[in-house]
Amino acid sequence: MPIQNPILPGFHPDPSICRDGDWYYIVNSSFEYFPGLPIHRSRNLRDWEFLGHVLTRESQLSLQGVRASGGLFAPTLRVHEGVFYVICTNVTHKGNFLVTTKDPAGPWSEPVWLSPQGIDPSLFFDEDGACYFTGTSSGWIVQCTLNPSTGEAGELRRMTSGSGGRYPEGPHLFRRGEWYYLLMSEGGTEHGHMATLARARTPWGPWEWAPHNPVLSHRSVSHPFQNIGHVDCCRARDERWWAACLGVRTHGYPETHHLGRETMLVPMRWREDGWPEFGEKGLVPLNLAEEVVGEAESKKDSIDTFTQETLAASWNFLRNPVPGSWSSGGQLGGLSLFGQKGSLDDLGGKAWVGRRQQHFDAVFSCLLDFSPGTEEEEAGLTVHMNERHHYELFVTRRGKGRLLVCRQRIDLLKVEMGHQAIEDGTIELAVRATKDHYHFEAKLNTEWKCLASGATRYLSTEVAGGFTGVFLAMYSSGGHRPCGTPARFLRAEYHGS
Ligand code: 6LW
Repeated sequence: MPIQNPILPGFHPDPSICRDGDWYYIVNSSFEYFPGLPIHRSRNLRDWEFLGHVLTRESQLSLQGVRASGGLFAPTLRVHEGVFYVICTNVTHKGNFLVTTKDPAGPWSEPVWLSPQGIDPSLFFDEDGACYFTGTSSGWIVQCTLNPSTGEAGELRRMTSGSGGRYPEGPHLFRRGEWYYLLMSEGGTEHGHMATLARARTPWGPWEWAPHNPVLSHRSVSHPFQNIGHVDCCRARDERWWAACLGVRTHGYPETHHLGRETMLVPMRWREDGWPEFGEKGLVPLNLAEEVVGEAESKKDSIDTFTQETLAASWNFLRNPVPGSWSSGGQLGGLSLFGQKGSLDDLGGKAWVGRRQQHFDAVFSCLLDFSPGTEEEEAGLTVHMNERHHYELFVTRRGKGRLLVCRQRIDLLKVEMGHQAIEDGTIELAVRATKDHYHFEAKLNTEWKCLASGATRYLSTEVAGGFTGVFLAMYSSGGHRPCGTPARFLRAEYHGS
């Protein structure tokens, strides 16, 4: 079975890749979601095992009050002498930091905060043991030496402002033989995105640009993958090299994408003139010619009945979870969400637990037990891009009875798209996604009924803005005061196809 792109589907932007022995590891950015920085590993570059997150404690990651697409920007992952390093930026709180571990599955250390400002920090360990910090600041790729144990930084120097594209960013310094290479992105993370490469005889330049720049880009190319850029690379045991980059899968006209920026794998080939070629003449392949023995592991289905007190790592919170806003397993069983003050439109603490939508065609469903006490209390499923762009199907109270409501919030437009009176008792809710639509359905008297549908386009990055992708979530909220009773989700299922 070949390796298929994207290797990490759904919202997995800004990949950084490294190898330790037989294992490859990839870490991605995660913005306002908690825990932060998902990390995967693979031995064959095809089957990626989700190890969990780098930042799992509030002491490592504060996301209080973080706007949508704030928080954690692009990380870099490196391993040196048995120690794994992740360097990253919390753009909202305190800037650049470094965390370490000997086991990438965690736990990771408390952050060491760094003095160099800017975004997209990277680390490079040279053969003589010197360690370099390379980053992005005010339109420049900047660099200094760094003591990776103490975080002490040398003088920050401007290296280059790029080869002519806007937003030079996401730099990674690496070495092959006597050449140092500086790989970066230019053009911005949208349709003008591209990877460019320079090389020098020292880690500080002077830099000579690759004759075939941009070395990787889908600008103005008709291809299912667009916005290709933000590339990192590593050497395999067999001296071959592999790169990981971000790309999006667009559709419709004008093109939109709503699953976020995804991680793609790109083979590299070194030419005799000492420059690498990326992919197929600078394009990301849909399937890699590389054959991996055996069937690919399926990651398309998951069923959770919340029997444990901790949540599976694929569940995420929006910002740091509010203490007491959720519980799982225990005597009650299921996932209990204690609706907080406020609504889905607020940045403040929410009772909200969600996962990435990773496939265009997907079904996300739950079995919900909820008796709202007021007309402001609600609980159900939401399709979330950000606080200004989301759909939801929820149970609330109207007068003496319960009402099922489907609502959209698209920027300033907030409307109910459908509703249905329902009896007391548990109810099954589902969101059925296709490439173009979300269909909101409920099981009423053993029959599934669609209450309303909404376009995926309105949750796309092109409409909603930002750096993230769609999450499918369970939630509860109380309006002017917290909910009197918890919403219990007895089961949640995701099926992608
Ligand atoms: C990230 C930058 C980028 O810091 O987008 O596509 C920014 N690349 O390198 C946010 O992910």
